[in-house]
Amino acid sequence: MIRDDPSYPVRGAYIGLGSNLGDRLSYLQLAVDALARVPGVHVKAVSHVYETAPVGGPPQDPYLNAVVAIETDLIEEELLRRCQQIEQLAARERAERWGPRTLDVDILLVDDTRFDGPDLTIPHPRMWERGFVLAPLRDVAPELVDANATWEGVRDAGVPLSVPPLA
Ligand code: GSY
Repeated sequence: MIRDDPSYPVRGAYIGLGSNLGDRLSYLQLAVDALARVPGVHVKAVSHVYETAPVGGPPQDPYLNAVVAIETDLIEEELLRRCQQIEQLAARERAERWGPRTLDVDILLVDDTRFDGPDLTIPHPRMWERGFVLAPLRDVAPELVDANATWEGVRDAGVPLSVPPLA
């Protein structure tokens, strides 16, 4: 459901992307492009892409991670629904909880909103402990992350994602 009130405020939000199965970079680009097509979402900036050692779960291949800065007037549940739809575009199967995946699309922050729902918590509960989130977040929100922080197992992959032109 989208709020009926047309004056519902536009908020800044950060979306985390991750992939460690198949053509990882293409899945991240698919997510950026799909986010840009969501009515009520405006993609503002896209971070560098980082290759990162897997955190948690069974032994698995390295991830590519990135963060997208958006502006949106969607309510939290609708933004979540859209993120889950985008995961489905990548043929995402929810097999093993912490296992490998073609595409993860996670809501990290929505302004300073605190939200607790059955399927969604904002801010993302573990984001401040995860280098694979903080390194790309720093690219698009340098005021939120220590400029001197470094993280083991996180390196700039040196490959770009493109920001889709405004529709
Ligand atoms: O939370 C997202 C999925 N995920 C990741 C990830 O995206 N990157 C890294 N490096 N490790 C991860 N473990 C899980 S679960």
